[in-house]
Amino acid sequence: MRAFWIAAMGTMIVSLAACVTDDGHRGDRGRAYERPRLIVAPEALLLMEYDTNHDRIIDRAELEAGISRSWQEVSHGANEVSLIALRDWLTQVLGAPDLSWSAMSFDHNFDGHITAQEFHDEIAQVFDRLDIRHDNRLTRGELLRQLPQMEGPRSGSEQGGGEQDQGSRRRRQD
Ligand SMILES: [Ca+2]
Ligand SMILES: [Ca+2]
Repeated sequence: MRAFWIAAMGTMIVSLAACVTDDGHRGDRGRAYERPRLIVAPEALLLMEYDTNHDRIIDRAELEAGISRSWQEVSHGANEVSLIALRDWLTQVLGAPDLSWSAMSFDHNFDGHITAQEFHDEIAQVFDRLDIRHDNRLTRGELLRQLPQMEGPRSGSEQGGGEQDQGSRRRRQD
């Protein structure tokens, strides 16, 4: 019986906590509670296609296999592709042209063409940048970004997003 009441009290406490945070006004010591405003990084739309075993983690082997598939798709067997062809492909993958990750960013030697090596290196660099834990695996949390606050100055701790933010906090503590 005692165990029942302990469980019931626990449920009530959790419910009350949910009420406090759901109203969007009360939180830590009366401060306004703000839900984190997270979005998926545009690059994640491509990288999530590489999760072939559907465990919601992209590992290095899946990345390499995925880059090869993507290159075949965009190049149709050619040695290089034009910026326009890559831009069209990126627009299909990301849903819009000229996002922060553009065709230009793949052209590492600025000659107007994208080679297989440039294509590989660009996507691998994005993977490495997102891999905050440096464990050669991307989790869903590492694919999130925090949107800027709507008003007021931002502090350093409010920048970044999801596990990106946690990763930077860990580094500051080191
Ligand atoms: Ca996977
Ligand atoms: Ca180039």
